[in-house]
Amino acid sequence: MKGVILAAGKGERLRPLTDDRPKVVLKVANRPIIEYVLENLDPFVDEFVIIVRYQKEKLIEVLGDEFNGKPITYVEQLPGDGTAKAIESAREHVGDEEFIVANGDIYFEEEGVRELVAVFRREKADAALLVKHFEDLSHFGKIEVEGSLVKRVTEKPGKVPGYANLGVYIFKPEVFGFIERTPLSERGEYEITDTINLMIEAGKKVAYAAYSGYWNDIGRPWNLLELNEYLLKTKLKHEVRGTVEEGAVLIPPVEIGEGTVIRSGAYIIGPVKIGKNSRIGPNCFIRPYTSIGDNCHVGNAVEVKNSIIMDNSNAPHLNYVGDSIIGENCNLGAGTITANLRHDRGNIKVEIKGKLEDSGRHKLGAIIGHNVKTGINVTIYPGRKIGSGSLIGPGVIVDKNVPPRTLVVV
Ligand code: TTP
Repeated sequence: MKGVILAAGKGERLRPLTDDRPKVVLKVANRPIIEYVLENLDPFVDEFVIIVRYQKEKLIEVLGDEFNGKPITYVEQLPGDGTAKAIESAREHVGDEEFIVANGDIYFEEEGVRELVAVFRREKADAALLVKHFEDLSHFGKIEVEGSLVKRVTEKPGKVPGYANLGVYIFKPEVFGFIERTPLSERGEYEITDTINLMIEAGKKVAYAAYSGYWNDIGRPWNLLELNEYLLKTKLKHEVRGTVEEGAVLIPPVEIGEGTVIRSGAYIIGPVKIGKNSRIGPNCFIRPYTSIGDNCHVGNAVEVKNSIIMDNSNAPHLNYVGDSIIGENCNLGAGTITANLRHDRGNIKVEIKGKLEDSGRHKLGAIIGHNVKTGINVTIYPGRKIGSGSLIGPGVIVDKNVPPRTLVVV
């Protein structure tokens, strides 16, 4: 069985982290998101087909042409947007048997796929979907069920409980005939949920598997922090492959990659994951749920908590990085501080595609793109975004979002 992964989306809600790359290559717990998808599909498939478009070269460069010894074929999405269009693009590559489809930007675990495959076979179904029960479906499509089958998929049902569609499916090649007849949705996309309704109306058996494990849809920046926390909390093993100087304290679990040096006076409370060839300390404080990538520098008098610092980035002197995401190749000037809490303790709001959205979090710091440099004593307000390639001059207070490649001075 082939595994088809949808990775052609623009990831606009994840700007600025997706300014120059597809979201599925963003690293969480120091690993590209799409690798978790491949890993959890791996036991059930013999080949991967990845649907690509936006910044596809970056994805191909990161994954190469195989995963765990199984070949990867990259297929450019056909003209048009939406999940149905993305799946249609795999038509010539799936052969004449059933195939698994998964969104490339979600996290789920193997047990969900195992149950999905079992339900599909047991019910002798024409298609099957993975679903999960939520108390509030405002952000999801609702899967209405009757017995062991799906009755209908309804978009945006509001604040009601029920099953949500998780973005993992099994289809037979006959789905392509239904995709051809799928109309453009209100938001201008060809959506696989509409295709599924067409199948049900035509009398096809669409089964579902209810999943109770962890799932996350990486749509917005704070979803990266949620997934990072989950992965560090549940999967991290204490393992030191680098060098730890005398006088450094590591409270397990802390994973330290080869070539990384933890200097004296560093105080690290796990779970914390640090990649290869990074320099940590002397005299810094790294608190739980922090991932620091390869070739990073966290220096003297720096505190980092609950954050993601991607490869080749530095917080070298007198910095506070809290509940923040820092892209690749960034440098924070001495004294650059992220604020992560409002005085009124209200939820932090973030501008997503031009609209302010409630992150649902009391604590959220900065979202900094790639190749950003800040000067000394820069202060960044909670939930503010700095576009990739921007330069923030000394003493600037970042109280508004900064577009990509922008120079901001006092
Ligand atoms: P979305 O998260 O709905 O879209 P997106 O990834 O473009 O993100 P944003 O809305 O922030 O711009 O996509 C769900 C999944 O489907 C995701 O894995 C990407 C994939 N997809 C495609 O492969 N092709 C497409 O045309 C679209 C819209 C999504």
